[in-house]
Amino acid sequence: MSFENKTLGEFINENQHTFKYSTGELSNLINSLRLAAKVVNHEVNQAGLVDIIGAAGDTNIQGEDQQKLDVYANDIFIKTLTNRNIVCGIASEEEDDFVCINSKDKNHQNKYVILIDPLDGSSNIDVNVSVGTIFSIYRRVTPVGSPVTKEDFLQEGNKQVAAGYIIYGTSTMLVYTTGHGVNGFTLNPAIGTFYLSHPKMQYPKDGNIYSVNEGNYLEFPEGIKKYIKYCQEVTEDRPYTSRYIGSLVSDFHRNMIKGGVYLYPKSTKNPNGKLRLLYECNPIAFLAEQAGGKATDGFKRIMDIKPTELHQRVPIICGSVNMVEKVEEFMSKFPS
Ligand code: P6P
Repeated sequence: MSFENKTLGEFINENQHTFKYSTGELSNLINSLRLAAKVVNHEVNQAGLVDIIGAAGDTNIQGEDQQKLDVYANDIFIKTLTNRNIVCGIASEEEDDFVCINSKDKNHQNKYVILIDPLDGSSNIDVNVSVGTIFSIYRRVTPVGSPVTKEDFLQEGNKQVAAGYIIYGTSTMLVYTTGHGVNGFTLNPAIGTFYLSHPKMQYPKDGNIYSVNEGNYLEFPEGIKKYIKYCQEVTEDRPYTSRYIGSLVSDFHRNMIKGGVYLYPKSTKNPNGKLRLLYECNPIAFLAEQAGGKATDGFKRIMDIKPTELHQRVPIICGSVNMVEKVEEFMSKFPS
């Protein structure tokens, strides 16, 4: 990464004024995520070298084995955000309930809550496939200075003030939006600095990649089955290819650069889909829309869904707008 490129710190400072609540708190929050990302990145890259991979022996609220790096990443993000007294509450895939950040000083005025999936795709950790951290940020809706309540977290995705992910891949990137487009920053590990490498990222309107776990085909709704067969038809105008990494951040990131659609539909095994609305689908949907893409549950805009539970799951189809709309066409033509 050439040193002429703008650093993440410079970008945050330059764009602080565009944020209507520019009290500097959001900038501090993004800066804290930057620090935590570097710490987690270091461990993720060491995973093959030290005995930190493999199940921690515990299971999270999802009933999934907690890989040690899951637990580690969760601790790093929570400690980094708590110690800087920037947010008033945190919800995490790895925490059964939300965490209320009690004020060190009496007039605790923090206004933001953050929801995170600390290490998404963690089942890929010990096979050296890229994984990611996903985050979603809201302003609290209950009175500033009082302890946060579940109401502060159960907000529609259209109320997000910022969202993004860190992808720990062949290179480590931080990609985020504050509602003014999507920008990607690549880490130069030699000096520990993120540089603006992907300014104003745009989802191609169309693409040739569809990303879905076809192992669940027989359990999918009829409309999804019809769409998959549509992708597989041999025609001049649809040289589609199937690419599925099993890591949402990686599939989404590739599709945002090359064009494509990611689907995690409902199935008989997962009647509400598998992905979580608050800390996976909403932040991904915010990024998709800010990059000119689309994100729905097959019928309704993801960011208009009113949450009822912290860990609730929803079906998601997201990516290139023309491809998402083609899926919606099949879902309405073949409802099931
Ligand atoms: P499946 C990882 O567990 C995850 O939440 C996403 O990152 C990924 O796209 C999906 O689940 C993979 O799920 O059922 O296809 O293995």
